[in-house]
Amino acid sequence: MSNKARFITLEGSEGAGKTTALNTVKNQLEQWQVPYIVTREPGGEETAELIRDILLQSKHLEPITELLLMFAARHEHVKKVIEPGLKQGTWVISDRFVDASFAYQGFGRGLDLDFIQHLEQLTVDKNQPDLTLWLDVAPEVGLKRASMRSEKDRIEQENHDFFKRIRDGYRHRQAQYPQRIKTIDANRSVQAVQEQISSLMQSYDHWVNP
Ligand code: T5A
Repeated sequence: MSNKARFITLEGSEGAGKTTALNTVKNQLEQWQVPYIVTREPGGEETAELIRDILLQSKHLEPITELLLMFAARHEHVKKVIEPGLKQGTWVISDRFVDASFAYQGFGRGLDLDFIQHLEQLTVDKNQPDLTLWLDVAPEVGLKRASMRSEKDRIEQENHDFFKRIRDGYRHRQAQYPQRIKTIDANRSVQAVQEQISSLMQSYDHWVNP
């Protein structure tokens, strides 16, 4: 069995079903009997979780403040959780990572993509995911699902066009990194989504059984 720990991220806009998808990924890692941790962004580390509260609960934030806080939280998360975890052979699954900043702050808020890429180089460096599952959902489907849950946070209160731009942002990232970012049709039933993810994960069996 290969010892190399892998970094897997889940992406998608609101109500895409990442929490549900996470369980399918975890099942596969358990079958493979690899050690893993589950984490999230923004957050996943003590200071980063404090920054998450500011990000999601503040009444208003300037777009650049939002971007810088996302990357400040990410740097703490990378340095204190992701990088050390991978180094010691623990697989890492993160609910969102840097693609979200390109989609939300880049496409959603209209901030400069080159500047975001510069922040990425500075804070993420070589700690890029091996595999990203992009749960692609139409904004009207995702927002309807999300509305059935608890109170909306600051970002969830944005309008329909904002979430359309986010979907465009993820499309753009997927076209840029087709080897890493795999699209899951998340408009379908929970079971259909789980089947797509299981089948995709099984196609990476060579990671553990070379
Ligand atoms: N953000 C984050 C940025 O702007 N920039 C960044 O760089 C980063 C990292 C995080 C917010 O921060 C933003 C993005 C977010 O707005 P969060 O609370 O972590 O906030 O929110 P989300 O990550 O968006 O998580 P959600 O809980 O909203 O979405 P999920 O996890 O995709 O949805 P999930 O699994 O909870 O499902 C939602 C509901 O739909 C149902 C579920 O049962 C649940 O009720 N559902 C389905 N129903 C029917 N069919 C299916 N296939 C279903 N799948 C799930």
